[in-house]
Amino acid sequence: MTVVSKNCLIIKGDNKKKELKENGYAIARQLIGSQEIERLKDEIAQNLPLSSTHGTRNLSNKLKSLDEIVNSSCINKFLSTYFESQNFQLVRMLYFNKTKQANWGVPWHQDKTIAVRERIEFTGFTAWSIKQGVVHVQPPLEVMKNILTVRVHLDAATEENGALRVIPGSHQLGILTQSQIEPIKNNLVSIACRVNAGDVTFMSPLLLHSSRKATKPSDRRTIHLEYFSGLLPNHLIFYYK
Ligand SMILES: O=C(O)CCC(=O)C(=O)O
Repeated sequence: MTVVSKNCLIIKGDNKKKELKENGYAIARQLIGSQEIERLKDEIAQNLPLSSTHGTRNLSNKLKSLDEIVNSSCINKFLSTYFESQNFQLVRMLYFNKTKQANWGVPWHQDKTIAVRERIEFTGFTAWSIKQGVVHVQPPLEVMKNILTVRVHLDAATEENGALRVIPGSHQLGILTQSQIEPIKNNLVSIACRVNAGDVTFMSPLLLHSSRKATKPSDRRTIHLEYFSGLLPNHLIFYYK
């Protein structure tokens, strides 16, 4: 089934792309219909254990209705406009929630790593590691520039329940070390991304982002998708489940 939204037109044009390129993020309002959101919430309640609140992986088997969103013509149209190509693939899919029981915060950071099937050394690919049994690596800037994160919001997010915070434009600063991030976060303006259920945030993984603990916890469920356009060098292949 294809998700059709009356707001699909908003992201069809180049405006959101321009906003995204300049600011490193853009929020498309009410892109996913309430029925699809409710179906997904029901599946989450049934299939994901209550403890799965921060970064649950391997979602495709657990949440069948995610296919509707992943195949949403709206999101896919925007991705082809953004990448200027039909050649893009989903490379990561995570589920987050922040609740009273799991009221986490994350410091300012960029998402700098990708998961790959096996370690094949190549120039510019550094900081190899294994996380949850999967090989991760930090690719060079050219690869990171071809990744776009799509966050599908299943609930409203506000300052009170610990919405994602971003530093607009910081994706243009390249790949940063933790010591480079310190002065930037102290000197540049950050904002909380207030959203409603059905809104979708598109963002560069290099945009500096963080999230505070909720002061008034309430469900803040998010599906986090990452898409990549192009090919990795040297037969490196994304690990995706
Ligand atoms: O959803 C959040 O609050 C933070 C998520 C995050 O840090 C990330 O996607 O890297």
